[in-house]
Amino acid sequence: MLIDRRTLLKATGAASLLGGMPQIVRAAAPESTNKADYTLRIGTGLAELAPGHIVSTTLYNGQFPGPLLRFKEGQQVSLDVHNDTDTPELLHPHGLIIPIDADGAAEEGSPFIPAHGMRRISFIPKPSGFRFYHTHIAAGSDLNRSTYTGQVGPIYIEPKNNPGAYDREVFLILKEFEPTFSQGGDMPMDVLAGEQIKDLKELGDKKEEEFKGPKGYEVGYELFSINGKMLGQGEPIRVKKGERVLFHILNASAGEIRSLALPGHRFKIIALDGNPVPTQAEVPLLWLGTAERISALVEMNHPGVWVMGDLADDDRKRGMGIVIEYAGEKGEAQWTKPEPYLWDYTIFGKANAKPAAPDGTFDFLVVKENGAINGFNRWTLNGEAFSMEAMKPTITVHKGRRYRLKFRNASDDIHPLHLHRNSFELVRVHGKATAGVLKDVVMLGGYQEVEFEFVAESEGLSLFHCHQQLHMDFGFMALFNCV
Ligand SMILES: [Cu+2]
Repeated sequence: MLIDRRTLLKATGAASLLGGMPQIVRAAAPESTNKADYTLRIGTGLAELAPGHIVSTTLYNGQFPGPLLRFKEGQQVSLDVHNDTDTPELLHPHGLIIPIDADGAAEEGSPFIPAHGMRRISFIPKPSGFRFYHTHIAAGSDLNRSTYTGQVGPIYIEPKNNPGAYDREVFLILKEFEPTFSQGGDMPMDVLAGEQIKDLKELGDKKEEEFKGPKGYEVGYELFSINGKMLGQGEPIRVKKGERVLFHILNASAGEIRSLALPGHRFKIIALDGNPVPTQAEVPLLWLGTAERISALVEMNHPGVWVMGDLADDDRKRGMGIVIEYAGEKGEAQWTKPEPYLWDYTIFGKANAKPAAPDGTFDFLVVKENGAINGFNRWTLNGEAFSMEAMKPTITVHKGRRYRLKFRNASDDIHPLHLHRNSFELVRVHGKATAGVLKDVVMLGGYQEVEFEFVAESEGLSLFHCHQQLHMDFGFMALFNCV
């Protein structure tokens, strides 16, 4: 289905992802006109997650999620972003390899979209696959700002060659609303495969002792949604037996790690963070760190009415799920708890990987200083918390060279590590060598290690940070300078 640009511009005001059925919007061929291909307006509005659960927050085009933007790989697009709020904003197209001007990260030097002003952003979209856009301002202790709001929307960059072995595509945007602070500490979760590393645990315990006192603030949520609707609200995803549905799933949380299961069905992983995987392994359920995306094929071969939802009972009961309804089936949606399953990135990689020696290696030790900043945890990389004044650490890399980044986590939190303006390749996860899995976010497990490599390809500054808003705002950032 192709929609021309005039229809598209009208549609961006109204397009939504109700019931998992996105409006298909595609950019028309660029022409010499003064009109942008897409228009986004940032402003406060209401998101009706359920009757009686209407949330006032900041949205794109007055809707949650923001409209699906469909780009063509390598074909220039322009985007007019209007900021109807009283504070400067940044729009970050996440997972794209684009210039600083379009990247929407103040630390790199991207310009703000002024309050009640507008900026035109223009770039050549790449790489292909499932990406997204979100705000990139600091929130600090203000839970009405940045990724705690509803400022998120999906991007799909169509590849030059589309494999297309599916019957339909469904986008699922997982998002929590109504955040509050708590000091109970994070709930431990069995998410990732691999063991805790003894010396990291010991160092973590030592730091806990050094910074003892009340637990640093964590963020919890009242309401949970998929595509802006709580479980059981909105339209179900209606399927037919034998249908092959390609789900593009985004964890759009400000800091949560999410899971997703569909009773009686398995997920065949096609792409991680939009990038096709070397091995399309089947898994019983999904784990997604903050900002991670999974594209997974599900063969609809288990008729019924099912809850596709989060494993956490509390979160699912407060909305984190969506109903899958087979044609001809009726009744209340059923949920059954799946067997525990730990996420292992390496099963999607090339077997027997032996990574070549990189041109340079950087080691990072992640440490938490409990409650060190007015009750907020301070996060340090190699002993240093990032500050906008000092702009340190800054790591110099050379264009075209390959670098390995090794992260060791001396805290019990999972950190979804994100590098702007580059894709990276996982080379070692929980001690296991791998290759061929390209990502822009990877979960670093509690007291675990992860190593990845990237070929520096974007000149100038590229921001690196933990994608948990609370962690990046309190020190967990660094800048790479590509010269
Ligand atoms: Cu983190």
